[in-house]
Amino acid sequence: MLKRVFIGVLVISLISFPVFVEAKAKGNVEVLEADIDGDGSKEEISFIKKPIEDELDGLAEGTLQIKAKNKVFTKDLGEIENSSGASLEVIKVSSNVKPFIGIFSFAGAHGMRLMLFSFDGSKIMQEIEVFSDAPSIEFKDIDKDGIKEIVAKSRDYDNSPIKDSIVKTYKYLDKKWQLESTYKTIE
Ligand SMILES: [Ca+2]
Ligand SMILES: [Ca+2]
Repeated sequence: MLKRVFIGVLVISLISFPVFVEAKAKGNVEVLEADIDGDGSKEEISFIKKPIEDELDGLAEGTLQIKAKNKVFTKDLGEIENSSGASLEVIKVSSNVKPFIGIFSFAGAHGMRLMLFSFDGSKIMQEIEVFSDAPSIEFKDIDKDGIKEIVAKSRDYDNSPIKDSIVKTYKYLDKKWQLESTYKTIE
């Protein structure tokens, strides 16, 4: 008798409860696992998007959360535009550099925004924020030194918005992201 009641309760909870939780988590939270601080064990990294009431364009309050061992660390990301299209990525620029956490989001009509974070085991730090109105932001080792640069393209609207681009290259030097060059290309 007791066993039958137990099975009945189990079946009901499997049917109703987990489905609801999963659907809710998919819409508002993205979760990845990676060893960001380099201590050999993986952290659980969450990008939480909390919709701002009365906003129909997907505006949300963003939070980056890291669970490391038994501790939880958070960083307020401010307002995120078109939040359903905003994404979380773990970014490795080199085998010798600890991975970064990237939050990609849309900005304005056709812009792209990248916020890049690091985690040292005790705090989350914002390393850089990069914007592109093209939109094109990519990680590429353009000078072949073994470390990927951030390459962000923007259109030159004053000159020719179709042909000219302004390319900004950010290089990871002395543990900091630095703007290395800004130049135009005609493609
Ligand atoms: Ca770790
Ligand atoms: Ca490089």
